[in-house]
Amino acid sequence: MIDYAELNQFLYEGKAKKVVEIVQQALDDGIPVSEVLSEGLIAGMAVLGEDFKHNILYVPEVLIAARAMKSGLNALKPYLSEEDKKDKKGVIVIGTVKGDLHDIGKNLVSMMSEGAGYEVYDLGVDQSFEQYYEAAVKYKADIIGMSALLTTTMPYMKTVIDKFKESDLPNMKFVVGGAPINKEFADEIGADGYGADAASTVEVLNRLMAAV
Ligand code: B12
Repeated sequence: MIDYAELNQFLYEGKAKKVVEIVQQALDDGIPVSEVLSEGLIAGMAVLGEDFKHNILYVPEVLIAARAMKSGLNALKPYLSEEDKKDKKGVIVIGTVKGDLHDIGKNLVSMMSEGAGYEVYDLGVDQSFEQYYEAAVKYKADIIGMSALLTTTMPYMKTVIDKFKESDLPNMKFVVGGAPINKEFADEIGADGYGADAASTVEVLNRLMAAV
């Protein structure tokens, strides 16, 4: 039996080794990856997010917890890819936009998309239009995924979309996400899709690829 409250607590305290141990045990016991992810890891990050917001936790603690989250996600990764090994469905280039260093949600979206059969090139954080564009050309991207967690960096998504429109890749498709992003904002900046979380992002990608 997995004790999710305990896993949440270890994540909150940034105890990466413990997090990995419990995640691994749960997977060995045959608990579905999606359950471990949502109940164990994402739920733990949600508590952390609230406490960060209310100044109960500060950046150093959150960084340590974020590292534990990454270790947990890495332990899940091979199982995510196992879930759905189909032919490559399309090429996605993904990154967090310029000025923004948050990457946990973006990493999750990358992993889930890869697991769902997409060829994913994850550029990392702090990505400019030029970097997205170069990668789009190099990897022959079908879709660009952009993540932003700060209200100050989300407008840069529109800059990227506008610059693509002026480039020789005017028909590039975009999917956007991140905590401050919603469907209205995505529509407003001309994105083709909005992903509220990693699972729904896969559905959005499938829909966009069906229209290509
Ligand atoms: C962890 C964290 C950090 C860590 C980041 C570590 C890392 N490697 O990512 C550290 C400590 C470095 C950090 C720094 C800062 N942070 Co911070 N951080 C967070 C926190 C607590 C959690 C974010 C997270 O990982 N969530 C878990 C993941 C799984 O969720 P998610 O990112 O939303 O992703 C999901 C969806 O949004 C979606 N999604 C995400 N990306 C994409 C992309 C695509 C293409 C799609 C389709 C979907 C999608 O799917 C994901 C999976 O389900 C949030 C609080 C919050 N509630 O979001 C604050 C938060 C985002 N941070 C905040 C702030 C202010 C900062 C700092 C400015 C703090 C400071 N004073 O220095 C710096 C900025 C640094 C920078 N330049 O980026 C604010 C932003 C406020 C605002 N209105 O802009 C928040 C909201 C906290 C708060 N309430 O005050 N932070």
